[in-house]
Amino acid sequence: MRKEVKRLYESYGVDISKALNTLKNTPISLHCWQLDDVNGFENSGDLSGGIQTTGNYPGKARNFEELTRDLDVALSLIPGKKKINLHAIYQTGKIVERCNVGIEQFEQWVKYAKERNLGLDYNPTIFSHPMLVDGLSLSSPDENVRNYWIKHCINGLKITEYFAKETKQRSLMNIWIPDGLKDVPADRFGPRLRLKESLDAILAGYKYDKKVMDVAVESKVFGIGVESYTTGSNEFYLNYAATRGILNLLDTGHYHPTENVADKISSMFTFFNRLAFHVSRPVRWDSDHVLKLNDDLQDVADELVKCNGLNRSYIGLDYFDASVNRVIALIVGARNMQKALLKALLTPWHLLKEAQDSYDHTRVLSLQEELKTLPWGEVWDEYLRRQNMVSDKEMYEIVKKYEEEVLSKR
Ligand code: RNT
Ligand code: ZN
Repeated sequence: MRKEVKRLYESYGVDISKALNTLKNTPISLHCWQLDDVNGFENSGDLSGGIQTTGNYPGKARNFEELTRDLDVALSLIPGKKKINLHAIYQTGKIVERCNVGIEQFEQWVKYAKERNLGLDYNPTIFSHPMLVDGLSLSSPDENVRNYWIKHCINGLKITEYFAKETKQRSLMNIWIPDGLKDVPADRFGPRLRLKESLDAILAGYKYDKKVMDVAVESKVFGIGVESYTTGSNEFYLNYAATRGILNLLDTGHYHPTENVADKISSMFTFFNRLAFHVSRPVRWDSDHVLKLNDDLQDVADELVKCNGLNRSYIGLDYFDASVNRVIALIVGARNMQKALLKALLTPWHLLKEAQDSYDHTRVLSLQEELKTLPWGEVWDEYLRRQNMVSDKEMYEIVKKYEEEVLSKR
């Protein structure tokens, strides 16, 4: 990196080394499900629950060996601190009935994570399964169905605590359910009351160690086939999380298209100490496209940094594109998340805040635009060098070679 770049940022009161240190210590949780189109290892049939992958690019991982091999390639090309975000359907060894998935089914993953100094996060898988009767789970009118998924989630609390204790890194268990209705509901209240009771039963089911883990609930507006009503809406979970001392996870694809998810972050931090994210890229709907370095992503990163929220957030990625090389998709999204964070960390927020608080909106406007052409790309390259990582260009070539040698033969 040229000396002038360092001096230029210093002239704004920004310390590049400090920014790079913060960046490398901010964990990004890599969602394993980008590598196999959310299939998992259970052979549980088609993806259901209103989420979809499209595309049939060759080479998807079919088992633990293939998936971890692909993950190793991705890990070797993603700088900074990393965690792996798992779902119950990635159980290994002796495959058991979903409600019985427990610690034993994740021993191999814990070994894998410890060998690589990775953190782990967990998600109960409440989709792609016959016990979702009429697409309903924790809000089902059928008590057997609810109890089945309550059990699954209580086991999930134990798995997540085990992840945290074994890896010695904080873990998140996130609950997302697809429950909802295709057409205008006859009853909106009943399912929500049942969902509240089910969640209470889960939290009462195992006293997990709050010092090492968190539980989050993830809301949504709608899904394919459940366009008219989603039981776990934003208001539902926000109130639930606030009254139960758990987290309300923000998935950036789960709000109305004109809603600014980044704007929610400062409101959330006003009342919650920690925050959890699924960073995704919705295109006209919750389409789960690969993260691009666009304004939406930048806004989220900016707010996180401005709220001093980096070490209080679970930053998980959530997208699944089956139309491109899946390993490159995982790496590009993760690198983009970090590029956005880097740009945010290189921004002199103190100058901008000062201008706003002295009613100098001209200065805000002018400075915001001036900062856009600073040579942050050189700082990104410097980050990669310090992390012993290849450039974006070389990354592409390396994974294409892996595709030729390994992925295309599957
Ligand atoms: C679905 C939610 C959920 C899933 C993953 C696989 O709309 O975003 O988080 O994408 O759990
Ligand atoms: Zn999500």
